[in-house]
Amino acid sequence: MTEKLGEPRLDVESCESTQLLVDTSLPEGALVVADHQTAGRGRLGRSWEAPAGTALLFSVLLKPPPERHVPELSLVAGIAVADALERILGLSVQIKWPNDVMLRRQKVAGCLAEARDDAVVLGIGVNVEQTTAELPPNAGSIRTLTGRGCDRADLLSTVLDDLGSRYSSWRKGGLDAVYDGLGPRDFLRGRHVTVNGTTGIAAMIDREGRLEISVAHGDVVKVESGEVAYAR
Ligand code: BT5
Repeated sequence: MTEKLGEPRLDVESCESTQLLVDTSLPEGALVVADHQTAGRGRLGRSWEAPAGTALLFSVLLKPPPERHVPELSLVAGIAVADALERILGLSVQIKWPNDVMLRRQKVAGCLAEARDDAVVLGIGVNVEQTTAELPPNAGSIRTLTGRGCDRADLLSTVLDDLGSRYSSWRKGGLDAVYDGLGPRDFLRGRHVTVNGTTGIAAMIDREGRLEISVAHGDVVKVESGEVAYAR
């Protein structure tokens, strides 16, 4: 097990997706960074788009112990990205269950945890320099949201530090051990949401990473995963 993530490291100018370039036979912490992806991936077969040279795009190899619940890793990654952005920008950052990082109500980063060969390839994309025209609706970049850019190499090293520390805590104690970085940043809390056909008010993210939704008659439905529609 490692706290320092990022070794060995492969930097590429362009690839389909950094997720595909991670060799799972390498030790935990192996990193792939790309300047551009031609087929960047989101969850559920969706795509992740960013013009060359505008975003931080990387994947890191993790080998969590079998007792840990892998889907929680996209939340752990979100916590680490939020830690890093708050430190660098001095602004508060939210996490939108299950895998989005939000700044000023816009999606500024996305995380993707994919299980492969008894390991997990964790991909993170952070929008850094894109203009509004280069972003999908309801998305923002550090540039569009703060009016200033950010050095992608510095951002990567800060995110890797925070991820190393949050991941190490999660390995030992699960989501409970990193919950201080999640509960107070819950973007959906109190919002009217629909997930997998369940409509209600998002109450909280529980300590197993499920979204709790308050529905009619005071009942609570816990959702493991899914796509969220919410009132803005
Ligand atoms: C995610 O999926 O948010 C996970 C994104 C992970 C991307 C990283 S980049 C490095 C690594 N290599 C990869 O190939 N992937 C990882 P999801 O929640 O499914 O969001 C995808 C949706 O977000 C799309 O359907 C678009 O609507 C939207 N989207 C696409 N590009 C975006 C961007 N740059 N910023 C914000 N939203 C975007």
